[in-house]
Amino acid sequence: MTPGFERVCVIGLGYVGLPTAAILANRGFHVLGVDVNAKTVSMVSEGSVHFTEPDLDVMVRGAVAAGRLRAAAATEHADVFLVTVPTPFTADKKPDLSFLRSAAQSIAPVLDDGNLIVIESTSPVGTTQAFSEWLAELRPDLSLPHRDGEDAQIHLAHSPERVLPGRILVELVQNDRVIGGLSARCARRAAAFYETFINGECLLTDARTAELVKLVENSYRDANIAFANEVSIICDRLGIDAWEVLRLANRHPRVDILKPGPGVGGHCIAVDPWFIIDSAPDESVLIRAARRVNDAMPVHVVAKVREAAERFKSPCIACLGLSYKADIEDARESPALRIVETLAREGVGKILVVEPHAGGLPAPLDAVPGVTKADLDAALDAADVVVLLVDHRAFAGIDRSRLDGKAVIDTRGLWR
Ligand code: SAJ
Repeated sequence: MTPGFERVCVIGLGYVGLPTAAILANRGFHVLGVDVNAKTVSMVSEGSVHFTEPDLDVMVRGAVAAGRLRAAAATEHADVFLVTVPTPFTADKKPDLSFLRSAAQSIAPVLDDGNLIVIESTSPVGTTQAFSEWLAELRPDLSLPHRDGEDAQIHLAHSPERVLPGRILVELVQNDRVIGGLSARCARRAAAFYETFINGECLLTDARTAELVKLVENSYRDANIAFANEVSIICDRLGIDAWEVLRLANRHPRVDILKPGPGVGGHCIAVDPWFIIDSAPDESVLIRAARRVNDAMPVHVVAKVREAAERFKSPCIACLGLSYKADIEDARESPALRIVETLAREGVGKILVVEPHAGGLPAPLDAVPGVTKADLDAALDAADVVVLLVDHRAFAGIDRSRLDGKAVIDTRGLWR
């Protein structure tokens, strides 16, 4: 640990904040995790976790027991503030920075000369500068880097998180980090902090560039998936096997097309492109089209299921998987969830949902009649139509003879 960075305050104990807090505490920092959710604060204070991520529970328990990780509702004086709050979008797809603004308000009263603040939340271009401006309004006694540059008392940088759910604790340490300072000194200071606990390389730049880099990464992936999805729709139209086309095309040394699926879910790839579209609406032609293609995929899948179900008198439809991707429980923005909900609401058939990673049905489905949770065996026995929505490992090895005589829609290419 480097002098000057002993006390770290992590604002937002979610998918990124809590694992980061746990890693820092295990490296010997004194960490305070701050969250607006009282349940999260009490769970972490007791050494438990509020979401599933490999090894996180053990790490949090150890850090709390060692007295190096605490959780609270209020921010306290610290050397470093890491901001890991959500940046969702509004109903009309505009970035919602209200959590970041609240974070600035909570930091301002306890801010001291020499403090480092790093925003890790995915942010539209210009957010780090706006954060500095908010702080300047609240603390006119302090000099801030958007105005006072290299000489500012407070150092402010943006370093977007790039971790993949399911591998967060590994990737937090191993991945390279882009670090964009509001001044070169801010970037160097933030890099000095990260170098104390990451093995990846720190790549220094300015804040606006770092903000855009993160948005570009996820928009690239969104566009690549949209391309795969469009190919799969074209293949359906032409009666050609899309998986075979993509397998062969990817044998070209310079072609690497991602996989088609039922749509793009999660809280990152389906959201971040909108931040670019909002900043440069006229220029974001391809990025907007990709969003449209991916958002339309659930409708395409529902149409296929409806067509398959029409062959049966009172169809029973087994929907395998609800999460937004394989082997996790997270169902935020999940296309599988949207598909199941639409099938049920439109009365396409009796729906049996199989989700080995969830206890019960999530809230949006709970209220929908005609949907029941089932185990894999029971669902396969009863189903006329089997719709594979998530490529969970648990579904990979099923005996193919169980699918005989049924209409099968494998949206992930798992059973090829
Ligand atoms: N998907 C496909 N086809 C593919 C790959 C993914 O349909 O070939 C779908 C998935 O099923 C899922 C969605 O896309 O619904 C997104 O899944 P993902 O695993 O690609 O990504 P996330 O959202 O879990 O995490 C991403 C990562 N970004 C990139 O890979 C560029 C991660 O590194 C970021 O930290 C995270 O977004 C984030 O916070 O932005």
